[in-house]
Amino acid sequence: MAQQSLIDTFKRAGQGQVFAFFDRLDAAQQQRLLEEAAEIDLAEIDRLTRTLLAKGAAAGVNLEGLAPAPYEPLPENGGNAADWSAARAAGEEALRAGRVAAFTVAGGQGTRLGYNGPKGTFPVTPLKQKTLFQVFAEKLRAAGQRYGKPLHWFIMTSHQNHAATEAFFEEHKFFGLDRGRVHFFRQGRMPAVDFEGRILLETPGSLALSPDGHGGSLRALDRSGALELMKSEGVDVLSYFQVDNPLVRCIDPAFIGWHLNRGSEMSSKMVPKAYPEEKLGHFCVQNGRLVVVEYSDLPMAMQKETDASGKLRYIAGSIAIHVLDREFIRRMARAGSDLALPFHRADKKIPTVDAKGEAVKPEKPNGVKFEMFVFDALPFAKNPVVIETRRADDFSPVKNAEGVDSPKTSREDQLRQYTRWLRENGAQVDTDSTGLPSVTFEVSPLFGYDEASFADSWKKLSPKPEIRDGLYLE
Ligand code: UD2
Repeated sequence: MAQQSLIDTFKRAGQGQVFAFFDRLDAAQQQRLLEEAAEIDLAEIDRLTRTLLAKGAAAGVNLEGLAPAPYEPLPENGGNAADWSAARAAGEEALRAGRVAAFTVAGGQGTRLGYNGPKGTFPVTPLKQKTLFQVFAEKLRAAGQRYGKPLHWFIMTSHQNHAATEAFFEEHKFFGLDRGRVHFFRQGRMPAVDFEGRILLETPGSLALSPDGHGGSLRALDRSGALELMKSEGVDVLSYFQVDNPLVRCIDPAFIGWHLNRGSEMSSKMVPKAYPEEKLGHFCVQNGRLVVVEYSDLPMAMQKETDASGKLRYIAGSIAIHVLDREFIRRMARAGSDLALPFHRADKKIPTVDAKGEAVKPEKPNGVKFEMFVFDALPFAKNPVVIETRRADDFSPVKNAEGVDSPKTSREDQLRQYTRWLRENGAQVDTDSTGLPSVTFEVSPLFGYDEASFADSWKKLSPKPEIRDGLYLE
């Protein structure tokens, strides 16, 4: 009965093709297809078809009135040192009060890296080959110890990698974290549609579903009960980062403090873009609101614009590190379509079936996937603040198998970071002109996960070790 009414609803919405092969399926397959169909918000698909797919729908983003966004520079680049130290103090106080939790978005498919498995299980450190998840786990464990309050850690997975992610943490005994404070939840899925907005089948008995983008994290945090848990634990600040960046300061007191001192609902970090083509979003203002314009959406001529001093005009690159207020997330998650995150359209080659139910592997894009981006929440946030961070201390992602943003570049940036910390504390390390040491060693986050924690541990270490191949500081 309920089954027939679901099928009828799809037919009335012009989506009857979803059940074209229903009679050929066995009972279990029918059940699965019905469950997938029940997940779909047909009104949302209809709205997206009308707004994003209709002939004459605006292609690309609206660039009218766009200008570079202001940001808070680091003290060494002209920022106000007193504001930075006040921010740091406020962040440390919030950490000691247990108001902060960490959040990793790990639902992506990692296609560019060509790695088969949840990206967080990819080995990244120079000596011990620790995985991304282990690096974050140890940074969070160390920060919890430093501030006397163990942190909650939320990890957003996808349907595809959820079970494998949980199993990985089990296998590694949660890397010494209290398992009661590590929370996994799946992000939502969206169906792919053809260019007329008809939902595509991947097989006769299943829909072509894919993750709804990292912006889906706001809804998923609400739906999964994470926001309620935060509330009951007295947590109102969420430190957001991507799974692909081992250098990230998972917990950065100064950043948290800027967010709190400004009464911000969502804050972000920027680095000055290294070159115009660098694949980062751009912090901009438009109609008095902070927005991020993705690298693929800002015309290259604008990305290359310079000011009178020759500096890039759109210099503020987004490295996907944010701090979010808990109640802001709830508001965004529950907002009606006009105030909620917009969907972006991506034309893709989507494996599907033909009229006979035979598999089709298209050679050119045959349909559209819909994704939300978390930075699209910024224009809705009160008092958003963007702060500058040192790239070398916050950003060296692993995205490609080779070349830029690869395991090699990230490993080398980790070695440069350990070297800087050592030198700042008086140790002798030989390097080339880029700061890359001639030997391979490693600093565990449990020894030091930022300059301050490293300096404290180094001071206590006696005798001081020689920096040689294979040295591991833990
Ligand atoms: C993202 C930003 C870019 C820049 C860059 C920095 C977008 C659209 N662009 O580019 O501006 O900040 O990062 O590294 O975000 N993810 C999910 N679920 C999804 C999709 C992605 O959890 O449905 C996660 C994914 O696991 C990863 C992160 O989001 O941790 C980034 O995804 P990406 O690799 O697609 O983003 P990228 O590199 O194009």
